[in-house]
Amino acid sequence: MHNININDTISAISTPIGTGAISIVRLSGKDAVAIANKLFSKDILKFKSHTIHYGKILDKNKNIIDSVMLSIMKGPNSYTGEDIIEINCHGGLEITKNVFEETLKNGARAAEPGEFTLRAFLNNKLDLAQAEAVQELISANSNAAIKFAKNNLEGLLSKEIKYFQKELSEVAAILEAWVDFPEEDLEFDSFENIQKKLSIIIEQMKKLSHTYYDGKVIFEGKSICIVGTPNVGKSSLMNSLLKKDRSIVTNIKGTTRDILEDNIKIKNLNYRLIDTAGIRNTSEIIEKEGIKRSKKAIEDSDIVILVLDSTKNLSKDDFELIDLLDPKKTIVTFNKIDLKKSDYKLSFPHIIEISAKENINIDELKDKIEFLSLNDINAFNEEIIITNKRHKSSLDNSINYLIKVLNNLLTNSAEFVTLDMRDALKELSSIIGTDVTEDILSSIFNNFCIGK
Ligand SMILES: Nc1nc2c(ncn2[C@@H]2O[C@H](COP(=O)(O)OP(=O)(O)OP(=O)(O)O)[C@@H](O)[C@H]2O)c(=O)[nH]1
Ligand SMILES: [Mg+2]
Repeated sequence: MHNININDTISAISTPIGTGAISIVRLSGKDAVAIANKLFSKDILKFKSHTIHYGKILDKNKNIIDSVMLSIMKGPNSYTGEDIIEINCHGGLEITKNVFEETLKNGARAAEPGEFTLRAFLNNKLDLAQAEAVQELISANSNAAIKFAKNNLEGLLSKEIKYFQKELSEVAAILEAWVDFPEEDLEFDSFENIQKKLSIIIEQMKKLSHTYYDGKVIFEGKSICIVGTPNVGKSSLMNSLLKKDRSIVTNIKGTTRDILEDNIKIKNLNYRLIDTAGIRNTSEIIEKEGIKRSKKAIEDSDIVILVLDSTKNLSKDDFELIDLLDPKKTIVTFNKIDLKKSDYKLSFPHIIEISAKENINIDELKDKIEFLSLNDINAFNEEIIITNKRHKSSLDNSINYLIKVLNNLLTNSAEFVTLDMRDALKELSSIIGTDVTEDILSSIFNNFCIGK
């Protein structure tokens, strides 16, 4: 970021690198139109803004590189706020590269990751929270994630932050007057009102901050590990849930030696599904290490599926494993129900009989997983959630400053209140980007894809 010259005209392949029907090479900057004009078979200078045209991309010897559709969006009414040219070329890897390189040969510079969106931010087309939502929307992998990323992109989070800023600025103004003119004693009534108002805002901010935990689940999903003693059918269940042969299944105890992972979507959420090594007392070194990892997976996972073999009596190993589990986050499955009906009594709240091999009750198991994971997500009914660690920590910092202000007001120590108040406001500003350093901008936009 430090070395980026934002006066350059930039170019990037904005579609994924690979073979497809169409690829888009995008230019943005003051020379975008002039550069494209050198490559295109028609006179772009005559084109109206926001129009699209068929023509050829030519090299300097007038050889045809590709037949394309070219669109022109003049600033400031464009994504970046600058002149933008988009060239829709044929989606072959080489063709796209040739068109892109031709733009470089004619004076464009290859864009850095996220540089188009950075420019949109610098040209006030988006605030920082909205710019970050662009990347969230691109990487959203469930409809719930899309909803919240879209709301943030439309500025709902920014609006909420601005509301906090406005309310707090009013309080800050009164406090500054109070500190500057102490002789004009603040009336007790307004003093009490300030405290009340501050407490209400702090509560609202805390509520918003708390949505982060749900946001994390909605964007990143939950982890589920499948555990059990050897040969109970853990890997078979993994495959049945995934509807593919992911894990090796055999009738030999100790088949799975290490952790195996895959992703699965159930209704509106994504999960990381983890198959583990069967847990038993063993002296075998590799198996022991696998078991150690299984135990760690139990601790780290949001949900645990315990698999028991309903054709057998529960063993000492089963009971030792059961002792490790937290009933609230565990679903007990009695497997191999195609062979025998289970008649065990276990005092776990979530129990289901299944057959991993014959796919019996697997959809019902998915319902249980959904129930267990949605149980503690409150955010689905919200419109705005915090989805981003940076926003969460700025919001929390701001809250902490405000709590200090409140405490100092209660003990009537006025010295620090105005400073803390200013810091609280500064933290809020950093969320929407009115008060951020270049380093923060770099770290945000470096995580973007090239061409966005
Ligand atoms: N009849 C029947 N057999 C099953 C069922 N589920 C698994 N099996 C069989 O049980 C044996 C062990 O299955 P796996 O899925 O490998 O068991 P595991 O728990 O992963 O075993 P380890 O990796 O060794 O700990 C295989 O022969 C499976 O075909 C089921 O629902 N019904
Ligand atoms: Mg296995």
